[in-house]
Amino acid sequence: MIDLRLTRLGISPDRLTGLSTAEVSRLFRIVSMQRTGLTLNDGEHWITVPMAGRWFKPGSPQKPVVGDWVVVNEAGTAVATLLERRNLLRRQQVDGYGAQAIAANIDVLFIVTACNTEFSASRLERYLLIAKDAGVTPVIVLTKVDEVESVDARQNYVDAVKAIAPVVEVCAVDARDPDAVVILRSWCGPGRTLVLLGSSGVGKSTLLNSLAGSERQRTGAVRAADDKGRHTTSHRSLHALPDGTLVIDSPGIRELGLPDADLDPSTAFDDIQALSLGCRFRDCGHDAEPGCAVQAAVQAGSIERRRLDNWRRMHVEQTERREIVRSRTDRSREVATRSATTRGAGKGRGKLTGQLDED
Ligand SMILES: Nc1nc2c(ncn2[C@@H]2O[C@H](COP(=O)(O)OP(=O)(O)OP(=O)(O)O)[C@@H](O)[C@H]2O)c(=O)[nH]1
Ligand SMILES: [Mg+2]
Ligand SMILES: [Zn+2]
Repeated sequence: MIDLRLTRLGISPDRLTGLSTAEVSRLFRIVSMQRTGLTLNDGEHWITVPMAGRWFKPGSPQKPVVGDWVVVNEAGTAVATLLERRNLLRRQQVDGYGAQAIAANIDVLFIVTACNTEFSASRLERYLLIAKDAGVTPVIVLTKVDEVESVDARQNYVDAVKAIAPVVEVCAVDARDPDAVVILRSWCGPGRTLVLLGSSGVGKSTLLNSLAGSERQRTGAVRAADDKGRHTTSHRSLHALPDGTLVIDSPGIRELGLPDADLDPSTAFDDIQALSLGCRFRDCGHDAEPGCAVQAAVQAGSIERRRLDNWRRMHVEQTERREIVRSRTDRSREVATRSATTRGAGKGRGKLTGQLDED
């Protein structure tokens, strides 16, 4: 049965509407992405297609990514159609200003961080913003609790998370221990897709292995001096667990830039957003403005100064980025107008820029 086979990979029947029987027979989920190509699975067969063609041209707005559902061509050699996504986790391109897709069609994002020097509340605030952008439920998983000596010190990590995200679930585990990771099972279930994101060495692959009950991914020791990982996992991959859960493991993230210049950092800072309604100026930067309710809350100790500083850093980052994006858009418009005017004099209807070929 086609549907049963695809259900194993998390498809829901409503996703199949509009597809012909022939297309459903060529429907696959992207389970891994490497330089050599995309690995696709339909619940029974695995095929590899090259990362080539219109989907993968630079600047393509819809590059298929792990977690996506795709229909391949009749020869099974390329992606023909990309199914509409339920959601898309994104971040800023590592060497650009656009967005880079991380994973698609996700139920829960496990933000993994370790109870050691890797832990950073400001970094977690960024991850929470990424989850907000995608509309995906975040869960914060604190690993390596076994390495924290006192109960109080363990609680401090949990409290630090609660201070920035009071309504987000937080779990503290020894990721190596299958009995400990059972608390993560409440987010698991047949057809549910989870993503593990976090810095290198925090234990993402270890968590996957413990949840799977077998070694699916290689893990690697961290540097003793600074708890940093060695980027053991090199590409994203989706794994089906015995209980039917689908888990996406990813390489360690070095820098997490916000995916979209228009994404407002305040959306992940409910407390700052609520307080800012009481600021004298509507566009208050919560810096040295008179009548700033957020600064007053910092003075009173109800908001951490670090948190406000992090909000401001992201706010400035986003403002600068919008300016860069705007000036680039203006420049490319100028070029397009100039080239259209030149061509318009000759053969009538011409293409504005080479970029339009990609649409
Ligand atoms: N003591 C302890 N060690 C852990 C825990 N989780 C992971 N480790 C160890 O930390 C090291 C790194 O774990 P990995 O699972 O490879 O980390 P990762 O997040 O997948 O790292 P990258 O693939 O580099 O992004 C390994 O030596 C694990 O055994 C934990 O909860 N407690
Ligand atoms: Mg790994
Ligand atoms: Zn203010």
